Amino acid sequence: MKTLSRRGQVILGIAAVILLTALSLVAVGVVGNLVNPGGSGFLSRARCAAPNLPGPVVSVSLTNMGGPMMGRRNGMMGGAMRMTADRSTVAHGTVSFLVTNAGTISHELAILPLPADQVPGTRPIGGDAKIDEAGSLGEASSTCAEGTGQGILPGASGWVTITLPPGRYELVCNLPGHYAAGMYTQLTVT
Ligand SMILES: [Cu+2]
Repeated sequence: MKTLSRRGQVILGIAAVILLTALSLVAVGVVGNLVNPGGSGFLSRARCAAPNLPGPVVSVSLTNMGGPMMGRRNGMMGGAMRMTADRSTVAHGTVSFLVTNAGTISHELAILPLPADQVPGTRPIGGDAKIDEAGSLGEASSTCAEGTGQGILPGASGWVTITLPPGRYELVCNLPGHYAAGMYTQLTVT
């Protein structure tokens, strides 16, 4: 009787482990689907799930080569950091940005108006190794959350929803040195 109940406990324990494993697999599957609804693989490294974002969604990927030291050096010297968007034009009105950090150091996205005669990547760099963010329409710089924060950690996503009038815009990462290192791209709003 005593042996039987102990065996029963062992069986119960094994069943609990199997159940928990199954539940965690289901959870991973659900999160994976939320992060990557289209199954395109574009956001497959993201560790957090974005909500359903309103309006057309511009998916932005942030990358850098090498480790943190390499990133810092490149940030000062230029090159080796990139910002890419899955579209170069979007209709005016409500627009969402889903920003995924595919690099190895923190990054962010800010949306700045781009004057008609200005080429992306040519803003003057200040003494703090940053550009002037005056006129910014919004930013995604929070890990697994909307809006402004301390930066999007590697492998994670951030997002923001704003209202965009027609015009030219420059998407930038303005952590020190990152704009000079190549973290900018143009978005045209029609
Ligand atoms: Cu950056």
